[in-house]
Amino acid sequence: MSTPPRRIAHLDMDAFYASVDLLRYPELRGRPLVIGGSSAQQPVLLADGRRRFARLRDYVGRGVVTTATYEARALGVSSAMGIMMAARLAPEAILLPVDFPAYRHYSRLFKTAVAGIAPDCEDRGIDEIYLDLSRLAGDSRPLAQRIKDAVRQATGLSCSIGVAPNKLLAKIASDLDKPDGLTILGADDVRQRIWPLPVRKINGIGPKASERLALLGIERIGQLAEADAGVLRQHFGRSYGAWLLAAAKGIDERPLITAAEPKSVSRETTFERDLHPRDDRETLSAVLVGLCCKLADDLQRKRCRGRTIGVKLRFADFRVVTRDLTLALATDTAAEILRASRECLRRVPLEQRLRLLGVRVSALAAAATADTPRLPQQGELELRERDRQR
Ligand code: DCP
Ligand code: MG
Repeated sequence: MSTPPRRIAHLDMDAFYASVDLLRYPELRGRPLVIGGSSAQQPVLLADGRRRFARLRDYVGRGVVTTATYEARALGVSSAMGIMMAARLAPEAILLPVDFPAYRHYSRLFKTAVAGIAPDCEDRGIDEIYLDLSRLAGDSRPLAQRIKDAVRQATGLSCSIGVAPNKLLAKIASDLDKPDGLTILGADDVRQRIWPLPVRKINGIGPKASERLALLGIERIGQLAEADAGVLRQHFGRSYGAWLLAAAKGIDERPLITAAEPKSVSRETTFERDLHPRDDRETLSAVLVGLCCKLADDLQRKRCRGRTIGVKLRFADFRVVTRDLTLALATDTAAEILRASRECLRRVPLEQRLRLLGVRVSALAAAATADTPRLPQQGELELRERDRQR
């Protein structure tokens, strides 16, 4: 039997945190609502049974908006904005504290509902998933509608779905008609529907890259698709330059990562401003320690250990360098990951400012079996090292 054409869906919940909170406080429906306060913004139950909610205009502090309802977005409020800034735009909007246990609960509910229809799923975080619909029966639109209905029935919440030949296009598609959207994109639609969009709509082109592209006169995806490969390589490095061009053409072959067993875990941070290896040494060191602690925590939660530790650096000119080394024994401790990462970093010429720092642990095994020491293989002493430069 020939393999069916790829049909990948991206599902993203609408104004997720805010929508979950509206289930509990339906009286707030239709009003601008911002999520991001702390316990001080907890609603107060009045003697007559009504609730008194905090207003943005009364907020003082350094908190940021995690999300806002579409009514609040219409006033200019957006995720990651300081709450005091949001208060200038929407002083009358209601402010609620975050309630992570509730969001996690509804996240599980919607994912379980979706899995009942489309079990091939890549979990991308609290409110988004990719689905492989390729082997399911039925046309994409009714299938996606059934998934939306199942999500609503299980949670009372709406989501937006994009269906396309790959993850990159599906992710753009799910955002095209938010909220409560359902967008089907074929390879033939790229020119008409994707090329007019700003380059920022491509997942993987952040504010810095789009700023740089704008300096080259490239603002729309279509302009990027027609850009000169050599110029892109020169400005963004070989791998990122080639990726930019392929992405703009709607090409993306990445498979869904559906396996429950991870092959590697990684954490990375893009800095708000590019950091200098010497002048910002302390900041970088603190970031590295933070990444290693998070990784150790990830490994311990997944009950696995890894033998290969790698670092990834992206320089100001977008060049990416990775270094890794393989330990004699698998580890899941922050201290060992940190030691190995520092070892890797010593092998990178640090002459330029850094945009990004990442650490990866691979060659994972379940913690129970990872305990047994392996006999060193031929040519492998304490550390086997593989340097790669992309
Ligand atoms: N979130 C956050 N901080 C951010 C962005 C998002 O804490 N800077 C949280 C709150 C969101 C949730 O993650 O509800 C999901 O993020 P989305 O980007 O999908 O945003 P929403 O689901 O809120 O809105 P949309 O309807 O645009 O998907
Ligand atoms: Mg969302």
